[in-house]
Amino acid sequence: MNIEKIIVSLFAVAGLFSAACGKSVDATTKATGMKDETYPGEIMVYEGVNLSSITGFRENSIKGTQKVDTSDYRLEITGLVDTALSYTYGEVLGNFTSCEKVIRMKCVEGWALKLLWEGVKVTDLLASAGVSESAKTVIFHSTDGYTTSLPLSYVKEKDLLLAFKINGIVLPPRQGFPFMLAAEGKWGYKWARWVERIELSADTTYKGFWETRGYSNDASEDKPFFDRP
Ligand SMILES: Nc1nc2c(c(=O)[nH]1)N[C@H]1C(S)=C(S)[C@@H](COP(=O)(O)O)O[C@H]1N2
Ligand SMILES: [Mo]
Repeated sequence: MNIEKIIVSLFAVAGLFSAACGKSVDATTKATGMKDETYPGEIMVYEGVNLSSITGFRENSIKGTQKVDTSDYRLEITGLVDTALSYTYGEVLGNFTSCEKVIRMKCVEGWALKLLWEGVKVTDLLASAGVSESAKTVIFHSTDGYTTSLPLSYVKEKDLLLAFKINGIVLPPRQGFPFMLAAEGKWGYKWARWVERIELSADTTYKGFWETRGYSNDASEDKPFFDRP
């Protein structure tokens, strides 16, 4: 175990971070360290806390990096809602309050990254469409056909962010541009990248891509990621 991992674990255990919401972060004013050639301006220290570099992010997605063109991209909110909605990239950023939070992402492959996530609250997006009483599950659909889901209660309780920036820079395509779900507290496969549709469902047994292949549907990062029969 390297020192970074130890520090990451300590902060995760201490649960020291909570979201700060307001205007979009200006990366240039907050950057206190720049060390990466690939992602110039990446924030490496945030409020005295050392962050991982975006370069540590792996790419093992099911169909490789998705190239999303914002001119025809829409984020849809569908299913058990009062009004199905479709937002442009600009509308999501412009119509909703953004929040920032340091969150650790842990992959089943044994690596973890602690990054500064900035995004809009999923609950705000859902509220804009009006959630039906019968909705229990939030299903995230991505441009590569990948899906994953979380209980609506969890999305609310954790106030999960649909992120558009990491470490102060706009999500690179590899990391899920335009939007990646920051599924705090859950194993990496719940962190949907390239999200294009958020569906409300009553199906509490819904299983996404990796979940249908044996990975735990609960996916709490403090529990094993394989469901044992
Ligand atoms: N759209 C989409 N999102 C996805 C995936 C994917 O294949 N497609 N892979 C998931 C998995 S398994 C992990 S661990 C995280 C980070 O993926 P990475 O391991 O490829 O970096 O993204 C998640 N989000
Ligand atoms: Mo993963």
